[in-house]
Amino acid sequence: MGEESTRAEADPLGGRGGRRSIGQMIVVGLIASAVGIAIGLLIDWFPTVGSKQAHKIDTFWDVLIICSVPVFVLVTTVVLFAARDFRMRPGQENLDGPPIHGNTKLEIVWTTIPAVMLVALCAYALITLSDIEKAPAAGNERQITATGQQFAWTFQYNEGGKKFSSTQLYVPINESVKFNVKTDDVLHDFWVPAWRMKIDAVPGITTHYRVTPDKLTGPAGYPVVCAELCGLGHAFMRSTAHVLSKAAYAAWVTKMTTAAAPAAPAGGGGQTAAVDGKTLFTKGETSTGATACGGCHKLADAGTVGGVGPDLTTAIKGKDAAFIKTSILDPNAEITPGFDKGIMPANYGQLLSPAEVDALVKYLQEVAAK
Ligand code: HEC
Ligand SMILES: [Cu+2]
Repeated sequence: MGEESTRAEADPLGGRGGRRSIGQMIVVGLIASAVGIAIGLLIDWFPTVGSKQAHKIDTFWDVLIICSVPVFVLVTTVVLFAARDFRMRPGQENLDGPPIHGNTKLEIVWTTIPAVMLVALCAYALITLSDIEKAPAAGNERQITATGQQFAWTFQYNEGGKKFSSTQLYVPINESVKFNVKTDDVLHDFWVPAWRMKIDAVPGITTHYRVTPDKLTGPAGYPVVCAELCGLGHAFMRSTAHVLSKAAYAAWVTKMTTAAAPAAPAGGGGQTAAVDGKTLFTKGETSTGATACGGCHKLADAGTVGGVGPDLTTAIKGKDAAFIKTSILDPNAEITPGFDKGIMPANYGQLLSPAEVDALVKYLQEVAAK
């Protein structure tokens, strides 16, 4: 610094911003780029990598980091060195030399390099996109319809001509699945972060994406999220995706198709086995997947603590079976004061078999009469 100021005194602006500064700038820039790229690649940005598509998308992200960090560093370094070397001190206002007009060579260089980079990255993005959307060579791909509804997902299956639906998503590992995404009401967005794929459910049309899950899930599964603000219950519009081994998936399909009886309607239950209302309320193990009443409702007898809906411990005291049944099947018929319409899913009539509804009503009515 001492050397710098002596020179500055002799010739206030000269001698600074010369070759030495350019040398320093290159060294600082290279080190900062290397450090920036290393940090960018080391940060664990995303959830588990759970599909073939996810690997390609994450690689794409890494390439973007590798390309964009040096650009950021270049711009920042030049700005910082320029601020250091060409800073005006009082009294130097007139030492700024004659204005420079244009430098064709420089302008060609700094237009061409970013243009080439952008075109290359766009081409790579397009290749990645067509890659992750490609239909599998083997044909006969599984199709699952994911239907959004305020505020729940339903997954409709057609396995060997047998149709059934589930509120949790089950898929076999290493097989491509084509999702047909629909909505019964407003915009939703079907997203499984571990798979990286995400698409809007748009009223009136069916959108698609395909995914090849390549990692088994534990008992917890992967979250299925609605990624489009769709109303008051948006944050609760979640489900779970389970990636099973081929054998486990086949067993699940068998369970679903036998439980739902051959002639059951697409969204219907038809469960004949004895069902326990309390279990349904707490764990939501219905013929079609989860119910999770307890996720929204507190009920002392069942030990649930959900705080979205009314505390049923007190809310249903003394109510009769008919009231409870209507509350479940047609929750918007009568809205509990202090709560909003449309939060409690209105499709339990489809999600639950009549036997399950009766079991829930019976259980809640017994609790209400206590
Ligand atoms: C996403 C959250 C949510 C889920 C899941 C949910 N409910 Fe509700 N429930 C609500 C809300 C909010 C209300 C109050 C508004 C209304 O009356 O629709 C309510 C109201 C009720 C009522 C009426 C209570 C009263 O004060 O009169 C009953 C009974 C009920 N729910 C039972 C159930 C049962 C049984 C299930 C499972 C099959 C269930 N709920 C699942 C949110 C939920
Ligand atoms: Cu939604």
